[in-house]
Amino acid sequence: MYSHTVNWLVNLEVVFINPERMAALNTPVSETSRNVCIASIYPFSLYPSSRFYQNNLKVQSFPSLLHTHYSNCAPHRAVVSANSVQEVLPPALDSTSEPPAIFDGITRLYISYTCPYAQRTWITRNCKGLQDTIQLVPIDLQNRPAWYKEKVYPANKVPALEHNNEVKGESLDLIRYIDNNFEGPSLFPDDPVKKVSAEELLNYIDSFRKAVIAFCKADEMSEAAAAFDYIETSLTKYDDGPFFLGQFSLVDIAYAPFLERFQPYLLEVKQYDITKHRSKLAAWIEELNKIGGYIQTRRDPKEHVESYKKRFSVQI
Ligand SMILES: N[C@@H](CCC(=O)N[C@@H](CS)C(=O)NCC(=O)O)C(=O)O
Repeated sequence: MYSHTVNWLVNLEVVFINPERMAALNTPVSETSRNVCIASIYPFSLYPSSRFYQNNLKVQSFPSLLHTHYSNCAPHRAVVSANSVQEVLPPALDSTSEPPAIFDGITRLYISYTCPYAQRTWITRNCKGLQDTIQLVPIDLQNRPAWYKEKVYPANKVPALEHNNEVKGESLDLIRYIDNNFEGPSLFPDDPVKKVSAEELLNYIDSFRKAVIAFCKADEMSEAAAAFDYIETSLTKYDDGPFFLGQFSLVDIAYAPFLERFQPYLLEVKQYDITKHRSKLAAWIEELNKIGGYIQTRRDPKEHVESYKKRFSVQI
């Protein structure tokens, strides 16, 4: 049953999920199939009211048991499947690189491959299937091109998004902006109760990060432990999936880059296993690592450990 679900989703991705890409390959994609499949990959529109269930064609081609299984247990698997298009990543631009043709109408996401804030926006772009719509422009922050500050983003930080002749920054604003202003699956819930939880968790993230960074720098762990416990408790709130709001959302995207770094560093340097006695967090990490749009952005844990060791001046 399970593998059937996954197989079906893999087929869905190949045939329908990225209609623009398929159109480019001269594969006819009808408006009907586009609607069906786009609706079906929306993590927040999988329930009985969605077009997915109303479309005769697709509903008929589907075993009803599979529907039940899919809608009850694993809507986020659609996101796994939706974003596993493997992209060839461009090299980072440095002080010797020419600037892109800024404000020529192309939407560009300026990132650094190593920046957790930029990673949030990159994951969001991937999870919405916007690889062809939003061009990635990686910047080498250690050897930054002067034109980046002068012509693109005066704050001289990543991420920044060039869209509609404007450049915007701040990762938490940008992930919402990308979610609201581009096509693709909605990554924010409609449910008002879940919306409140989302805001709480997004507001908490800075305290979480600071508490854990304090532990990375010194031996005092009580605040960090409390912060991880807060995460564990938050993950028990919704039982319709393993993520913060049940289904995969911007909240998971906002936390993912930091947990990706904290977990291996704390394990190796502080011998602190963040998942010990925290089964929900363990499951969250496991499920996150199945999300195609995230997988493409993550880095080798060893690299994170070395980078944090340098940053926190741990003897190597
Ligand atoms: N609050 C910003 C933080 C962005 C940030 O600090 N990015 C770092 C890289 S991880 C950066 O660009 N640093 C360059 C600098 O500060 O000069 C956000 O959420 O986007």
